[in-house]
Amino acid sequence: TKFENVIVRRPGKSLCDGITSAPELGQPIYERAIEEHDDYIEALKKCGVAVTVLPALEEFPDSCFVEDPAVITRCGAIITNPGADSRNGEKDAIEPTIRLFFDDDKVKHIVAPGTLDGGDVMMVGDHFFVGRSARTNEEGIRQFIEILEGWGLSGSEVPLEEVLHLKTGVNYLEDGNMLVSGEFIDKPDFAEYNKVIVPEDEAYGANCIWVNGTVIVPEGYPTVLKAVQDLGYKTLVVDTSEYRKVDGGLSCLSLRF
Ligand code: CIR
Repeated sequence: TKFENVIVRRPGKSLCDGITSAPELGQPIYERAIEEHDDYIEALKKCGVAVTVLPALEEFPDSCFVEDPAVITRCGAIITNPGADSRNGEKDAIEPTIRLFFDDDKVKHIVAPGTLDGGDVMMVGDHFFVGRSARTNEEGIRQFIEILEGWGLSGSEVPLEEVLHLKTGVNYLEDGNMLVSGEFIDKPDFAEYNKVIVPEDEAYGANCIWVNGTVIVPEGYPTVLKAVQDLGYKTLVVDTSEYRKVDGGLSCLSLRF
């Protein structure tokens, strides 16, 4: 795999009203979120990708998490049908940008009653693991796998019990290496991979991203950072603490393809 492009969207001031399961962390501070986003873009550029930066959409507080309204594969793009009402319209906002990169016959859609969030999709080569979550339902997964199979790719369902999205707790680093935390440590789906176990007190650190041989790791998770470095990867550290306050992390903040 080699990524050439990344799409991100600037956070708006409305980010502080984003959906959260952890109100005790407080609301994101907009100015800090912007600085963290700047650093994120810089880190991506260091990994050799061209970064398309979309403007903030104040009417959608969670719209900087561009990973959820679309999934991009090497064969084509799938516009999802995000499972949270306040986020569903993000799919129409991202589609024109996706179409700049893909011909019409390479852009597919998940449609109601199917729902799917891209955060529930983990690419491992030509196979895609899909978390069945509060956001992604059985019909969404069925449609998604049907589209993949039409392209000669494959997919499989992973039921989730605890986390918001699949990639909240498991992330593939290429080369057979997988970062796993919590409920994913023992799932049979991932038995064949070289699993790097993320300790419970660093669970948020499981959300790292591999970009062309470098792994971007969130700031403040030293066990994860060392484990990734011990695998031989170059690393870059980016602070995503403002996004964490609304359940967001490194992977959610971009589409990489
Ligand atoms: C949400 O609840 O949808 C946002 N506050 C966080 C989305 C995180 N996205 C992701 O894990 N892919």
